[in-house]
Amino acid sequence: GAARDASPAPDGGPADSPFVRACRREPVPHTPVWFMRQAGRSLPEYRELRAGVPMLESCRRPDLVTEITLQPVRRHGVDAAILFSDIVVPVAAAGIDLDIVPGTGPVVAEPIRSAADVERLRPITVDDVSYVDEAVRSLVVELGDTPLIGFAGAPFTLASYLVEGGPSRTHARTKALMYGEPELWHALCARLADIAGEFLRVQARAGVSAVQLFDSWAGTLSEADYRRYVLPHSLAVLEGLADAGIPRIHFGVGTAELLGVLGEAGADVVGVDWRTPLDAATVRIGPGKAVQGNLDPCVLFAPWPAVEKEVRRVLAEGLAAPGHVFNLGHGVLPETDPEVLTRVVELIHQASAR
Ligand code: 1CP
Repeated sequence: GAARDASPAPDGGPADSPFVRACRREPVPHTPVWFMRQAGRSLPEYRELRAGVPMLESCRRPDLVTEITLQPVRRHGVDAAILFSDIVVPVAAAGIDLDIVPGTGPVVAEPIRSAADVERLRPITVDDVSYVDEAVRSLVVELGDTPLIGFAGAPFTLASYLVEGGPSRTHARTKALMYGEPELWHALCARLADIAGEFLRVQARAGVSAVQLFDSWAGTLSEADYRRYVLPHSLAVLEGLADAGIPRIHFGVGTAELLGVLGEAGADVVGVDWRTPLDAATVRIGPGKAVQGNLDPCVLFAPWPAVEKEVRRVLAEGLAAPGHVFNLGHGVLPETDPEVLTRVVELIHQASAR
């Protein structure tokens, strides 16, 4: 907002970091980079720490969250940390019986398909996710000048797990409910927007320097349906963060047709996948927003000369945007060689040095 743009960033500290400056479309010493899913299974030190600890339990232990979040910062020298958690953590805190099953993802014991089911989703307060509050506060101290990114799942993507009961390729049941029972759909999404919004405000109050709203599966919708069934709810989440004065990143996969409206939902930065070049994406998003992306995660499995060529292409296309945060177009794949990630960070910093 205006107040935020008017106050100059303080010297030093995470608010003056290349990552936050790029989000705000301010000049940067080099293009900042971080990777979605940087804290996770591509790192042997992560697998060691997680051995024998179920995913949801690890998200509820501030000591583990802190250490896992720091691992990729130490190893790769990325420009930002992302909190180790999961999009279903606040939904579990809201009273939904679910688990994160290795090799599958979130699995919901009793999927949400009726008005009575929606009633089971109660609002959350900081007390329901005190372990997140605690972990963020300890991370902000540990990270010093390196910014920490908080996140939440957007209502559509969360609804898809809750309605399907787990991961889905088609989101058929979710869409059937959306088209067939629009009132129930909007009631469900309004509750999810409240939960996601409060989860982000807890992280903002604890000191994160930016937030990302993951609407990973929104790209499965047409723009018209996105506007009718999803936009009001994601807008409510992101508008509820406006007072925090920190950049808001909005991300989805396969969103070439939705880039403009993802920006309209209240984002300062729009995440772009590899299908749309960043210069074309900048035109679609319109003025006044930075972009984040968009190297294909699969490129990291190619020989180094191919990786280098693709990284340089993304950097060059990113120059068309008023601000560019380098990232992958989606998360790091578990089989990725971490040494390639480190080398990509070095290349980006060196090739983009102003
Ligand atoms: O490093 C980081 O990015 C931080 C940690 C993080 C984040 C941001 C995790 C840890 N999950 C998420 C968000 C998340 N979770 C998203 C949005 C980002 C994306 O699109 O990838 C989604 C869709 C989920 C749901 C989820 N959780 C899946 C996908 C299932 C599907 O539908 O295909 C899976 C596999 C998980 C489990 C999970 N979350 C995170 C980790 C490290 C894991 C693997 C758990 C394990 O070790 O078994």
